[in-house]
Amino acid sequence: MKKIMVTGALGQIGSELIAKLQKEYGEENVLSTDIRQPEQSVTGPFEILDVTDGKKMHEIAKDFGADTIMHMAALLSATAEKQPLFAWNLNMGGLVNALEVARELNMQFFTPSSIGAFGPSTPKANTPQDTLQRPTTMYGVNKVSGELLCDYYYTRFGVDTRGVRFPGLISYVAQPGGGTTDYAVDIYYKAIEVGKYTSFIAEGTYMDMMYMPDALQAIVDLMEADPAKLVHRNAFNVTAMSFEPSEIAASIQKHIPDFKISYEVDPVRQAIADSWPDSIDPSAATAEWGFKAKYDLDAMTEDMLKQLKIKLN
Ligand code: AKB
Repeated sequence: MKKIMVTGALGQIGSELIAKLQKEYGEENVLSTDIRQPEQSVTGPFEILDVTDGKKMHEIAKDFGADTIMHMAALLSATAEKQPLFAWNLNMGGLVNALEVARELNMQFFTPSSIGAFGPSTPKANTPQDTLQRPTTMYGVNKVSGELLCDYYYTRFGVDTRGVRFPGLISYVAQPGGGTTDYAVDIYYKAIEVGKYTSFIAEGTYMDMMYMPDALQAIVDLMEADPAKLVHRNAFNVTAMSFEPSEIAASIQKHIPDFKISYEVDPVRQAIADSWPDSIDPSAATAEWGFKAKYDLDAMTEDMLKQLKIKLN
């Protein structure tokens, strides 16, 4: 049975990943860590950890007897653009500490990359697994550097590093903070709360997205995959759908016919979105470890609206 330590456990992915891992591997085998105290009590073991403190990270991992580290703590794209130096220090400092701990304690390693690892010169449609990566955002620079660093730890030290390039992740459990794709989560909340939404991303801007249950399954499947089959490691393109704001609005209107969308574009997040692909090609992930998403846009909308109605009422 794996013993897994997760950083950034109270974040958008972390908070749901913990529950998924506890279900797969047992509550006592999953250690949550985060820089802040949880607002509500968390199930399973929890430790406060600032990921820029490599010594403490090592101690916590060793005391727990972890054989796997899932490093989720990071600033997202829009926040990183506001504080680029802080983002570099946190995103890269945290990552190299986690890789060092994995090397020292011989642990399996996962960290997410992102569609943000691509840039304006990357082919925009059906972006291949191996292609030009010259991102123009600090977040993207962190993600490409991170992919290379993870590959380096694999080839140089034999650390079993694995990763995916996540698209925008949509969930009704924890809200994202400071991302460019966040509009596709906000829109569902506003649809239930007020029946209308003002999008900070312009009509016609396509980005890849995935529903959280598919993202969590992808992490588990990749970590369980036979290493002999992995040609790529850091990081696999994964996606479930690509849409632009009026298409998600149309999907919501199938359930809430009076729902209205309007636009007030935020130039910073729009520029980030414009630099990212319209759609990426996940065929390497499918071929090498069987990746397949279950939810398309309409299936996701149906579940999001159903779950949010329960949550918000
Ligand atoms: C963001 O918008 O920053 C993230 C991402 C696509 O990496 N959701």
